[in-house]
Amino acid sequence: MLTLAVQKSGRLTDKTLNLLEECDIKLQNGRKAKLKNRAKNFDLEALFMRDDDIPEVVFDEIADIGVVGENVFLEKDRDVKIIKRLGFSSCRLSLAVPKEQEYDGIQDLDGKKIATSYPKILKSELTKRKVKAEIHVISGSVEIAPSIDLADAVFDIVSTGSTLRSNGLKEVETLLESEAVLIARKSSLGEDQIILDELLFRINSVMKAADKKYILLNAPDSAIDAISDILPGMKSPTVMPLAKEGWSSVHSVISEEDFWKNIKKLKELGAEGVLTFPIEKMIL
Ligand code: PRT
Ligand code: ZN
Repeated sequence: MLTLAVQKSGRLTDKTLNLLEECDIKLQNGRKAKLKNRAKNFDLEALFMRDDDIPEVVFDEIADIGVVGENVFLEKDRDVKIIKRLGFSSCRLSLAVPKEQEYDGIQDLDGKKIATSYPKILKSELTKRKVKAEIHVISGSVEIAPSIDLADAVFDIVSTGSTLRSNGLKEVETLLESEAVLIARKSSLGEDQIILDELLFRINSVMKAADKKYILLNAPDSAIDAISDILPGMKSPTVMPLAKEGWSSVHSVISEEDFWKNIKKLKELGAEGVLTFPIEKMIL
């Protein structure tokens, strides 16, 4: 059985459980279980815990794999490896200073005091950039440190930036981009590797389909070649004659971005009755 460490209650929890559902892995107790939850139809058990403990638990082989923010993976610095970047819970780790403070570059922080909950990452990023600053570790509410004279700057997770702004800070430098990652121990998983390979196959199929739409439209036969150039699909579009002479139905796959980029062109070429549907899984 493969054991997967999942954040118990936080920003990663729902997205991790959604991913399992999209992979058609159903947990026995739905989302209600507090500590452990076995899958009904897959040889997997989810273990729930604080995200900070996940790298350690995977390293200690209590769990085989785990989902954690890359920031936590790097900060905890356990000897485990990233096996898949999952593309959700993206954020950045940035330096911020009081908004009225002048800032001309990272060298301005030389000799200054920076508050953070990520001292390892900060130290390594400052060393790379040849900046020597004093690192002040605080475990929460880092953004209030400058206003109470605890630090000159902060290094923290930023998503929209509104927390920094509402605390009178401005983001001046992004040192790291982060997203949720699937981690595993470095030693062999033995027979459980087969289950992990199956899980990764499913995750890849779901992620490939994530921004893709199934598109269906009607078009005059004379426009089919031009429309096929815009909608190449996986191999080529499916073109089927309509009962109305001189018209065909075109079926294909398109990314959300390409759909909005090309919809006007498709209409100009004579496309009518355009429908799109979400795609659950895609295997190339
Ligand atoms: O209780 P536990 O220890 O398990 O959870 P936690 O409180 O340590 O972590 P949690 O659930 O807050 O976040 C889990 C992971 O989500 C983080 O490690 C990041 O990888 C990722 N993530 C993505 C974020 C954010 N976005 C985010 N915005 N983690 C935290 N934030 C914070 C940020 O620090 C700021 O204070 O949310 C606040 C709002 O951000 P703005 O910029 O949108 O205002
Ligand atoms: Zn945490």
